[in-house]
Amino acid sequence: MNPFSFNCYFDEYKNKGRRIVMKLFYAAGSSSMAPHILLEESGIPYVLEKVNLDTKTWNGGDYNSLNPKSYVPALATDSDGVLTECAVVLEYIGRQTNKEHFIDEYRSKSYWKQRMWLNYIATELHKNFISPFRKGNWLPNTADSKSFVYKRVLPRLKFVDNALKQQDYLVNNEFSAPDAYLFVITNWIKRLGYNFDDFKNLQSFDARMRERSAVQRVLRQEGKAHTLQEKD
Ligand SMILES: N[C@@H](CCC(=O)N[C@@H](CS)C(=O)NCC(=O)O)C(=O)O
Repeated sequence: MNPFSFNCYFDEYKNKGRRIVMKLFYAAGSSSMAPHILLEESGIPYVLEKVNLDTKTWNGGDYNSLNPKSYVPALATDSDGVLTECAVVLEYIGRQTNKEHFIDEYRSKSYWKQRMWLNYIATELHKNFISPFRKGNWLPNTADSKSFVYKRVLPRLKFVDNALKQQDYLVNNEFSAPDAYLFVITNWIKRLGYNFDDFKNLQSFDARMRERSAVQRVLRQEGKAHTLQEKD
């Protein structure tokens, strides 16, 4: 399917009088949970489309022909085609809202703070974190791999934990796009059974995020996380 032929999908909804401009391709519990949370927080109408990462399929057929990068998230938009890369997708959603703190005015101090966090979480945490657990990934799924990954992410988690010492959220003490992304990571720490004890601030951040009604809706909607291990 041509990834840029999405207008027809949106027209379907437009004809029913609803203005749907975005469709999020997701897998439960994966990084796509971040844009899902931001969409729920923003109140913008959107459609969710589940992707089976094992078979690389979705309701419309072959997922790879929609997103040749073969991963989630992907955000199909009615005016800007199919967007990928979690940090970019988050910025895009943030910019569609009227809520300034989601992604603040370009050139403002908080814009650059948010950009730095999004990039940090994407490159230092997200991609260092997932390696051994997902079948088909390049590290063998062993206890050694698991501890190497933990060693790699530990100083990075400490850095974030320290940043949360004086504030509830990453930027200006207000919820914004990077918090949705960070929650994916704290959720993984729990899911993968890593030691959370040394990260008191991250722990409270995780609990605070779970109190947000948008996060509760997302966890309910997504349900059981997609499989991580061969035996699952
Ligand atoms: N560079 C991408 C990486 C996205 C990514 O790694 N997504 C994972 C889920 S968290 C995925 O879909 N992996 C493909 C698979 O497991 O088959 C981004 O920042 O969005």
